[in-house]
Amino acid sequence: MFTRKSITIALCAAFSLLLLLATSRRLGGWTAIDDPLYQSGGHGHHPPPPPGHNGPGPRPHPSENPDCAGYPIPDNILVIMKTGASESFNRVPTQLMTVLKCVPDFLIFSDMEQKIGGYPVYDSLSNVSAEAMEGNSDFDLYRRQKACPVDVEGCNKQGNPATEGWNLDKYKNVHMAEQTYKMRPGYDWYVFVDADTYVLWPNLVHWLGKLNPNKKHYLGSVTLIQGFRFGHGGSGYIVSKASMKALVDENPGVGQKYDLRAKRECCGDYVFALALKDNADVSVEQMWPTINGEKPATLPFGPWHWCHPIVTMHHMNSEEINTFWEFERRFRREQIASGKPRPLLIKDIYHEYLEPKLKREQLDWDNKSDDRFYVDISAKQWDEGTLHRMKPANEYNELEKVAHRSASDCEAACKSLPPDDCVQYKYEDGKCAMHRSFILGKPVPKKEGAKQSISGWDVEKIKEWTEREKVCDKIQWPNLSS
Ligand SMILES: *[C@@H]1O[C@H](CO)[C@@H](O)[C@H](O)[C@H]1NC(C)=O
Ligand SMILES: CC(=O)N[C@H]1CO[C@H](CO)[C@@H](O)[C@@H]1O
Repeated sequence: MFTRKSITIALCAAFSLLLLLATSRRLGGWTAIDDPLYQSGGHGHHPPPPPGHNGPGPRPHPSENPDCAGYPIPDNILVIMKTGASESFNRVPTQLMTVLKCVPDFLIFSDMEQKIGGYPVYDSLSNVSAEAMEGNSDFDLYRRQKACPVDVEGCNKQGNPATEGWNLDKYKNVHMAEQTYKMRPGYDWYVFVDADTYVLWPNLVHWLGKLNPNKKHYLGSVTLIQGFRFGHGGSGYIVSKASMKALVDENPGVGQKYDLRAKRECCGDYVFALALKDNADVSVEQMWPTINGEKPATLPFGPWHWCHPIVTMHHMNSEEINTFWEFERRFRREQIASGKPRPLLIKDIYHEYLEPKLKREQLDWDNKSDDRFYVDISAKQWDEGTLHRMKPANEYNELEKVAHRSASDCEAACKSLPPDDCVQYKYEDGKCAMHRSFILGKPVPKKEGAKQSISGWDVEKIKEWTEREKVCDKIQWPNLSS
């Protein structure tokens, strides 16, 4: 028999549990609701979660995941990630363990249907026309993967997956857009990225919340092919609801329409832009440097890359993605604790990545200096690229005249110039290179004697400039007619 007392205790316990659950849900959603910087877009019609799923795979919803504490959780943005079966197991698991963990809904497309850790990976090429595939060697990899009796990496030893993967890739983008809109028609924003793209989710959500998805938008980092402007795929491009509708809804079978065109062209991101232009009359809008193709080690810091929020980076391997994710979450926690959260700016990446490592000279290091070169023209045959980026000799100061002699001459010449001309240098094999922005760079193979690469930063100039530009009075979002 239950006593009156035990019933009361049980009721109290049940009530506390309910209260606890309600509070924890609310805590998870806190920033999306209360943080003025991070209000989600909320443009009316929201898609229901896919039936039988709590998001796209076997995981807690971001609102219930402590790893995503302080992250905005909007329900109007979909991330679409493109990969290929020859690389998917090297890239996707890390994305799932980090960035995608806090993205409420996403789709992963590849060139083969798979499951990775229980998450579906769709075949973007399943609807390519037979006409385009037949007798087309671009699809050799596709066919080999399908017929592979063991793991894809094992089968790819018989081919050249890097080149073959590239040739196959260009057929994907328009089909992905078509399939995506059919699977998930209700979103305001469709964010197309590669599996080595890092998405800065809190920044992205904040930014898109300010824009109008009912306008035809196609936001990217502009690249040119034969004078035609398109959004670089690895940097990621963002397509509004209105553009997706005009492209897919109003053009049944749009994917197949571009299969033969893709065969003639180099790249899928370019073909996608052609399709958007032809069918929806939408052209890319330049969002660089906020949509960015560099990464922390290659970002050129300086006046053009400083108070700018950044929403994507590219060419990030698994370790780089994981390391940045830790930084991004720490930054976000600190911002929330400060009571006045602001977006992560490019300067914050400088302070985290480059500032602690700045030094006068770094051996066997490549700092990407290539704005201006100093060489002894008579010493040997220099390539056009080098000769093209030299000052006329009559503009040299005394130190510039001898900059090509050694790493320390190169350094001294750099120091003698204003920051607009040089804040870092690199010396290698009789060539002094100077640069106007500061970059972390990377190690290069060790070489002996003259061929050794030596890079250096003009630490004083950089410190003086960064100290002066310590506070960003104005956050420089891209200009957008919205
Ligand atoms: C596949 O292509 C056909 C022909 O263009 C089209 O009618 C159909 O809607 C496409 N299917 C999907 C799932 O996109
Ligand atoms: C990291 C990197 O790519 N560094 C550059 C440094 O400068 C040389 C020019 O001498 C470039 O060729 C490198 O690419």
